[in-house]
Amino acid sequence: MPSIDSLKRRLQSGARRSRDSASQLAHNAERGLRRALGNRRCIAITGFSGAGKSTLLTSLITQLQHLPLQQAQGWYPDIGHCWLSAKLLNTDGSLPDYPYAQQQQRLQTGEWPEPTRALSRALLEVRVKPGSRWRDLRNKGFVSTQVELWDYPGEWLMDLPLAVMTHQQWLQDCFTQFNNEPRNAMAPALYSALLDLDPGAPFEPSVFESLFADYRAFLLACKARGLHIINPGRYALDEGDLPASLPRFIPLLSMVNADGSEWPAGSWGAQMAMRYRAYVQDWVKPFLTDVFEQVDHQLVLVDLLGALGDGKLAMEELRRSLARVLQLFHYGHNSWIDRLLAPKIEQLTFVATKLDCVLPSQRKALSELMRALVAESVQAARFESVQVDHLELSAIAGTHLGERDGERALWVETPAGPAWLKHPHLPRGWPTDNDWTRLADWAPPRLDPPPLADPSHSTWPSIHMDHLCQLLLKELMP
Ligand SMILES: Nc1nc2c(ncn2[C@@H]2O[C@H](COP(=O)(O)OP(=O)(O)OP(=O)(O)O)[C@@H](O)[C@H]2O)c(=O)[nH]1
Ligand SMILES: [Mg+2]
Repeated sequence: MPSIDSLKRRLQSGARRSRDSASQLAHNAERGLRRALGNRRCIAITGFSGAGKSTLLTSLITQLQHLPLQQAQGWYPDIGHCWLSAKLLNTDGSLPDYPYAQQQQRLQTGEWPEPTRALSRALLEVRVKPGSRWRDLRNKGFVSTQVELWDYPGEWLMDLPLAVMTHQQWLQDCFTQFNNEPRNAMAPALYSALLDLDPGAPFEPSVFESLFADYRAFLLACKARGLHIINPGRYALDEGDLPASLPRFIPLLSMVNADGSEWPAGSWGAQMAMRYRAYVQDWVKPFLTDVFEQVDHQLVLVDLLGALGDGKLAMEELRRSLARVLQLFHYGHNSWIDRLLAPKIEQLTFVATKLDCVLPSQRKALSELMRALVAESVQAARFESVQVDHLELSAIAGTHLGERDGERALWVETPAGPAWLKHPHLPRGWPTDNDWTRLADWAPPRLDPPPLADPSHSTWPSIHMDHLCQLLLKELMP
C-alpha cells in the first residue's frame, strides 16, 4: 500500500509534468511556426561524454559573435559579402539558458568547461543581407534567423536507444554485454548475483540498495574504461547529480528468458519492470522528443583520439553505440508542413574534435578513420537524401607546430617551458591488430586551454572552426 506521502509526491510530480508539457507544447508550436516561415534552425550538438560539446558550443558562439574581427583577417571569403552579425538572445526563461558567460570566463581563466550536468539551450539571432527583395518585404535591410543550439550531459545520449526497447529487450542487451569482453571479467560477483536473484521473490529494499551501488560502480568502471554502452547513462553521473526522483533499477539477468508475463505485485520482477518503464517514459522519451525530434541539423562530435587511446574494444563499442543512437532519428527533406509539425533532420555533419593533438600531416588519416567509424550511418542518411559533411577541427587549439631532431612535432607552453607532444600512430581507415599494437603505449594528451584574450580584441586560437561557421552560415543564407 503506498503511503500518503508517496501518493502526494506522485500527484505533485504529475501536476508539474503536465504544466511542463503545456509550456513545452506552446514552445514547440512557436518553434514549428518560425521554422515553417524559414526563420528558425535547430542545431543539435550530439556527442558522448567528453567529446567536446560544451567547448565547441562556447567557441562557436564566440566566433559567430565576433566574426567581423575574423573577416578582417581574411576568413569567410565565400559568405563575407552577405554576413551582418550574430547576437546571443535573452530567452523567456521557459528553458534553461546555456551558461555562455560562465563558460567563456572559465576558458579565459585556463580551465575547460566542467562536465555538463543538465540540459540547456543557447538562442542566437543571426542577421544576413537578403538575397532578393521578396525576402525582405519590409525593407529592413536584413533577414534574421534564430539558431537554437543545445547542450546536455553526454551520458544522457547513451540512453536514447532505450526509448525503443522494452524491458525484456534491455535485459537481453545487458545479458549480451555481460557475457562479452571486456565486461565478462569486470564484475563477476555482480553478474552471479543478478543471475541468481529470483524475480518472483518479494522485493527487498536493503538488498536492492547494495546491488544498486554495485551496479553503479560497475557502470562507472565501464565509463572509465572508455566504453560507450552504459545504461542507464544517468547512473554514471556524479552521485550529487543524480536527481532524487530518478527511478533506480538494476538488470535482473535471471529474467532474461522469462516469457514476458507479469510478475506478482511487490516482487523483484514487477518492481524492476515498473521502474524501467518509468525511466524510459519520464526521462528518456522527453529528451528524445523535446530536443532531437526538433532538429534540422545534427552535428555529431567524436573524440576519436580518446577512443584510440582506450583501445580496440572501446573503439568497436563506440562505433556500435553511435550507430544505435543515430538510427533513432528521422532523416529526410522537409516540406513546410513537416517543418511545422514533425521536422526531419536535413543535414548531418560528423566532426572529429581535438585536432590540435595531431600533426597537420596526420589530419587526412584522422578524417579517414572518422569516415570508417560512421560509414553505416552515412549510408543510411544519404539514402534519405540528407546532406552529409565531414569536418575535423579543434574548438580551442593549444598546440604549436615546431621542429625537433629534424622532424615536425607539436609542443605546448607549460610553466616549465615548452613541452613536446608524443604523436599517435594513426591507422589508414579502420585499425588493424597491427595498428593496435603500435598504439599500445600511446595515451591522448590532456592539455590545458591556451591563454585566451578578450574575444572582442583578438580571435581565439582554433583549427577549422571557420569551416564549421561557414557551413552553418551558408544554410542560413536566404
Ligand atoms: N586539446 C583539446 N582538448 C579539448 C578540446 N575540446 C575539448 N577538449 C578536452 O575535452 C574535454 C571535454 O570537453 P567538453 O567540452 O567538456 O566535453 P562534453 O562533450 O561537453 O562533455 P560532457 O559535458 O561530459 O558531456 C575538455 O575538458 C578538454 O580536456 C579541443 O579543442 N582541444
Ligand atoms: Mg559538456
